Amino acid sequence: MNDLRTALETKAAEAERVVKDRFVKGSEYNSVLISAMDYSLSAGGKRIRPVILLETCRVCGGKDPEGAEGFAAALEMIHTYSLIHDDLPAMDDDDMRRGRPSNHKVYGEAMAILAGDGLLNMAFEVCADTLKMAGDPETLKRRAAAFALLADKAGVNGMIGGQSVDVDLNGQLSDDDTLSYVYRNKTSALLQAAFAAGAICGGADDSDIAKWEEIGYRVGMAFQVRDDILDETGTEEELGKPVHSDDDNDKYTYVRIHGLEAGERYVAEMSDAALDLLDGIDAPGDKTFLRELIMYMIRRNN
Ligand code: GRG
Repeated sequence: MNDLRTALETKAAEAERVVKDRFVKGSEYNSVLISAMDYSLSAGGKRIRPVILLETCRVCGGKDPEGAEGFAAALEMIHTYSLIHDDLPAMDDDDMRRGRPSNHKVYGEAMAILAGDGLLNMAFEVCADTLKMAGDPETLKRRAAAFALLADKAGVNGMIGGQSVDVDLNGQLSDDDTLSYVYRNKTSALLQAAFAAGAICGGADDSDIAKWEEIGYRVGMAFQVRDDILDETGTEEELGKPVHSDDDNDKYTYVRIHGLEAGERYVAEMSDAALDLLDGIDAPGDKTFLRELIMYMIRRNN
């Protein structure tokens, strides 16, 4: 576990550099916006998604590490925008995030909306630059595929779609299929993007890319139900954000519908299936770190 922690810290620091290097500069006029964007981006998230993307690229053969860096930076920007918007009073109305006051608590709602918009757009600027810098047609083709995947998973048939159904439910009890649509898109979609875009940049073939995407789906579902469990059992100190927010927002989560024990069983089943798939992939690189990272994400207490 200590080894994993050290390895994760090293890889998170690498991801941090990759994001920082690609942060687009502003001017003296939009400095408040830039500072609001930087406030959330630099707030010390776990950087799980970019770490997964870079590592999956390595495991799959590391064909295009620069491409992977561009998409890793973009993915963390998209994830951070989604957290800023998710915390807004019109959505989950959370005052704390990543152990600090939420973006709108510091910069006000209007600027927090713009900071989220700015990060989403910046992610696509970074992706476009990554495509422009492809040196040969094969790399360009791979980068275009990774870009399309990232845009799809962040979009109306991905994270935004999942969030829209969550908002639309507005505290109504949903059936299991609807809840699984929400979880698959709101939470799994960006993790699918992390594994699959990493595999594309690494040079994996189509059938393996589909397997990596499936791993992302399973890890995401387990990760979300672990989040539901932590909302019931964790402390604000551990999580860096308020607990019992699902109760307070009248949200029906898997755990609120089926109970903690069923939640634990679901997490175990989904994560075992993800690890079986991982073990079955014949990739050139060492998968030990990814395996341990998946186990850490599922067992996490923050
Ligand atoms: C606003 C379009 C839009 C989408 C919001 C991110 C999201 C969708 C909702 C957040 C709800 C939530 C808490 C989901 C649980 C899984 C999750 C995304 C947790 C946060 O990710 P971590 O733990 O966060 O990787 P850090 O801060 O470490 O990056």
